[in-house]
Amino acid sequence: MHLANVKNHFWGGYAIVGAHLPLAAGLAVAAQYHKTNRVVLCVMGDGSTNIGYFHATLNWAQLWKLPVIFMVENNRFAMGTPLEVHSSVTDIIQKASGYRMNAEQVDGNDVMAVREVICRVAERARNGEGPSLVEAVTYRHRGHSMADPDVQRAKTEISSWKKQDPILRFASDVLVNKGYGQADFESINAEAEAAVQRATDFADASPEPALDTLYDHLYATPVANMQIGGSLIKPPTLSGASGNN
Ligand SMILES: Cc1ncc(C[n+]2csc(CCOP(=O)(O)OP(=O)(O)O)c2C)c(N)n1
Ligand SMILES: [Mg+2]
Repeated sequence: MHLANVKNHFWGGYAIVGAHLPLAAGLAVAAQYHKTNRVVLCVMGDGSTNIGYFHATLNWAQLWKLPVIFMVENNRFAMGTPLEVHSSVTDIIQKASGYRMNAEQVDGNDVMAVREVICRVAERARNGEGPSLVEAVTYRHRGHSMADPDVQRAKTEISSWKKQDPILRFASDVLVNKGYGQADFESINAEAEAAVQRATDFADASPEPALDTLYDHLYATPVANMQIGGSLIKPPTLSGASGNN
């Protein structure tokens, strides 16, 4: 979640629901101010659309016609809470109308349809026509995280949505039309599985990092004798009993 790649303009994820929206708008302000022709794609879940950051940012983005796309992955749940229980409107695009923002709803399980709408609204943003909200309607096949046992939902509902799996649909809709076959899918799958396995093996085989590297890479430029709350940042002691951390 917290990985970012400055060189490729990938700013990573954010643990606080919706708090990345103002950051995305800030990046869009920078793009507009420096005339870089960049468009910011800000992805969030349906749960994020209820929080204050969402509304403050949509208002600001529309007012300043910022080059930003707010893409809501509406998978119908915020953790275990169903959409109709957590949001007063279930067509999330309606929330854009309060800010007179361009909004489009798309089948989130259709890879090419999502691509088409994002390209279109990106072009709009580049032409100075302002931000858009794109609601990609989809479904979450699993619990929110590894810690979520996912016991509230009917198994039949999950299995019917699984038939709409965007990867499988993409494979049958697009790749088949391009002359690929079952053997190609299997070898692409096997390659992906092997890449994940290699990464897992590498992590398992790597030594534990030294304790004094705990605060490495917190900032792009390391800060000497960094202090937080008046106390010098030090790695915690192994015993954890010093009480200074
Ligand atoms: C401000 C804030 N409140 C609560 C949480 C706890 N939390 C983490 S994810 C989540 C649900 C977010 O819903 P959604 O964006 O739809 O994500 P999904 O569950 O579909 O992955 C909540 C409430 C949080 N991280 N930040
Ligand atoms: Mg969700």
